[in-house]
Amino acid sequence: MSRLLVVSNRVQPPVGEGEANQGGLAVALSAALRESNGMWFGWSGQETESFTGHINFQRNHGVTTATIDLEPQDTEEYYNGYANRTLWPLFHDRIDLAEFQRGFEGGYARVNLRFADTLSPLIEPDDLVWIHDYHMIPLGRELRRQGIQNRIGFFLHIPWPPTRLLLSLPHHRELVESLFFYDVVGLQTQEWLDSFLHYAQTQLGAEILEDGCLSYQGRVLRAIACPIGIDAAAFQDMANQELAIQACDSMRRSAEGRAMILGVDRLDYSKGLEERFWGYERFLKEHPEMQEKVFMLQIAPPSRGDVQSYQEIRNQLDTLSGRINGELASAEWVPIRYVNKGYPRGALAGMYRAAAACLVTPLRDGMNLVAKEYVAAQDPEDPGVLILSSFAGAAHQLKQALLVNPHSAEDVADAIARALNMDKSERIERWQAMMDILRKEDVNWWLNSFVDALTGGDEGRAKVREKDKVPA
Ligand code: ADQ
Repeated sequence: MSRLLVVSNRVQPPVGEGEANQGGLAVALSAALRESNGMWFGWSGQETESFTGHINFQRNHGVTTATIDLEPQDTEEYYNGYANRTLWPLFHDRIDLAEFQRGFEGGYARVNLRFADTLSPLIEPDDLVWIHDYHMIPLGRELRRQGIQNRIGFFLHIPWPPTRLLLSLPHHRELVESLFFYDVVGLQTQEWLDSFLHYAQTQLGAEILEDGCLSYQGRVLRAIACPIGIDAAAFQDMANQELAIQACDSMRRSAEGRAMILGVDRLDYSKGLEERFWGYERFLKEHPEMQEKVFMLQIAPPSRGDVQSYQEIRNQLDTLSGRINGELASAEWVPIRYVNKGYPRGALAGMYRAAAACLVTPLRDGMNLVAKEYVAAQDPEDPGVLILSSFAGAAHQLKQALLVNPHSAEDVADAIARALNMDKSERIERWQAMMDILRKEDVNWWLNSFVDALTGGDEGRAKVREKDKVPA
């Protein structure tokens, strides 16, 4: 097996025994890196006064990580700026929040060049290079400019926007063209892939070849839909272990016989939390007999707190949950328990299991792993019901969830009522069908599918390899 070199904005080195607190992605990538004696490269999350290019190598549990520090201006323009104030909102259909500033764009280009400068001397001839996410779109092109001829793949974890939206990004063409320096580009769903192909064909005039690859200016790219999975078996096991059992028992005790409706999300405007609260409030008002018989637990650890739109959504949710609680609560009952902190994964598994229903209602989401984790954590003999936004990538796989339009409070309210009334046989049938998919298309399946596409070179691509060389 060729050595795997993973590159992402942040690096997650494996932690101790059992890696219990790590997400499936970090565990799966760590396993693949360990097996191929590979390396994970990225930003340390630390700042340095002036960029030195110094690489900090560490080895943890058989995995080598290599990290660099960035300057405060880099963090501001590249990370808080172009990544999280320009690309993230735009790619999540929030053009109203997208900020277009030359400084951000410059910072993004500079940091990608810094990554390329420090990474390229580490790349050996047979390495497979796998670059992740919207922070790093132009990195492949920068590496080619430095003469790297290895196979390089890119995976986008977030949605690909419709062409009409992408056209509002200054220099959109240059950004998309840079994807053609990869051998493989992976997107989470066929829908995002179709949007990408639409842009490539209508805006760039790229051609689709007989084998499905895209050809543009002498370069050939395989674009694939490759949905990320979770380690379903491991998550299911975790839900039966001590930490999870304790968390589940303690949740049930505190519920005092009431049905719990759960939400677990990073605090982000794309996750549809406000709309979810509106939908739940509507449910309570339409079904007054259910008041005091249910409650919602919304867990939402803050993220990207340096960005103003994140401060605003946090304030809005504080106000809205306070308003709903103030209006509907009684001395014995609070309709929404709103918690701004994270939990260890084992405890989360227990909370998922204690919930009669889980509301996963993003307005737009590349995939959404919470939906998958909720299903995997359920008791097979008495599973809860997943209520899932049809605008999450996960809806393409989890078709037996109650699919809702997250913008419609009525739709959300109806789904809550249906979930709480669903008989056990229907719950089991829906859960089983979803669990089958989660086990079949798990995180290792995802990883192997991508790496297979990246290694499965054909002669056609080999021929254009020479043309990958770009003048500096
Ligand atoms: P995210 O937007 O971060 O990821 P998601 O897929 O839901 O979203 O993953 C969140 C992860 O964080 C889950 O594993 C969840 O368990 C964990 N988490 C959330 N809240 C938590 C809490 N309070 N305590 C502990 N853990 C918590 C991006 C894309 C997604 C895509 C993923 C992976 O936006 O669409 O699914 O990458 O590709």
